[in-house]
Amino acid sequence: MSAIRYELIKKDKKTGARLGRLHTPHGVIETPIFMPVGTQATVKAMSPEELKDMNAQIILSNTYHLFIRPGHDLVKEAGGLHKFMNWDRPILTDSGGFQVFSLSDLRKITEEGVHFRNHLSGEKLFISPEKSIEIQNALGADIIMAFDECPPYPAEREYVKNSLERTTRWAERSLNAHSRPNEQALFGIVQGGMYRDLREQSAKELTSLDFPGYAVGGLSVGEPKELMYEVLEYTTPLLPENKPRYLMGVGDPESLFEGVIRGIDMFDCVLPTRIARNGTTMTSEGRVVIKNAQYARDFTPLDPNCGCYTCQNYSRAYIRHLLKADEIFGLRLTSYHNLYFLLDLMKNIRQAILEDRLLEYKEEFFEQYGINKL
Ligand code: PRF
Ligand code: ZN
Repeated sequence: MSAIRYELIKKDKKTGARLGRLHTPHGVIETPIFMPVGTQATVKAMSPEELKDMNAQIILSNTYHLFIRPGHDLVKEAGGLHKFMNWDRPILTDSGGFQVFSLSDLRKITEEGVHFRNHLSGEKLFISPEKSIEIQNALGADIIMAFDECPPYPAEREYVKNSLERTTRWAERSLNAHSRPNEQALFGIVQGGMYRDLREQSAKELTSLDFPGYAVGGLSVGEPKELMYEVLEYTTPLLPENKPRYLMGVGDPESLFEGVIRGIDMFDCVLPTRIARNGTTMTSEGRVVIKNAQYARDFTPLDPNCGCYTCQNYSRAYIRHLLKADEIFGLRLTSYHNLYFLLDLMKNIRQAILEDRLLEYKEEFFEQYGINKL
């Protein structure tokens, strides 16, 4: 028996969008959904109570970070990740390969796995598919990810082909190493870069392994937006309709709409929390860089159309002051708002699918938001 069950509620007639419910051991997730990122067993600057307050349904955490600190054995000893961080809703952990590549030095890929240096201590470490799954089994997230390689962009076809074939072998090894399939759903990750036939090959190989869900990896790695949409356009239809589909590392408003329209159910991205900490906020009227001088005496809310805690209680002038003075509360207020904004956007998208007006809602949203892409 699989740990999760995807319930397809409605398919949009005009686009590839779907409305669904994902049943997990820690509760039901309404899809399409945005997952806030809690890399080190915390969504930066937010308490679990605040995350619940803004209706976060699932959060993502990282194998790579928790492996190097504090160690998966310690988290297991604490009773698992949910208990360790006091979050009782669903969690997804990424498998570590992608983070090794973006963070550590001296990494070397072999058939066996990836050798790298701890980006904090310099210590030599190694993660294989088996090790990644062992770590993820110890952490105990509801959804775990196969160990994959995300090729850079651009990359030669030959490189991408060899890489995706190894990712398939690693996916099979991940599946074989998984010791808790009834409690944790293991997703496969489709790679293949920007090459249509390679995406087809990867999807075919992975779907034959019958994972309970699939991710599209290897996108949002520096390619033009239009190219990402094009790859998604032909990749999602290759994935089974009765299983969830997750687009990894994508979370700006435009890509969320375009992903949903092409049949994606789950997204994650550090964008809202990362930009919040340097003072950039997403509002219904587009980007607001709150540190700018023009907001010094602006006593209106960050976003006049937002119902969040920040916008109900504080002004742009106050938030600007806090950020200029390096006060922690300023980061908390902008982080809260940005996460709320994306969660609310996804809620509106679900409602629009339900009411057969997704494309109309998209037009409406961008008419206000503008084309300043973020
Ligand atoms: N693989 C994994 N995690 C990821 C990616 C990937 O390709 C991406 C690509 N945008 C983000 N996070 N395992
Ligand atoms: Zn707000």
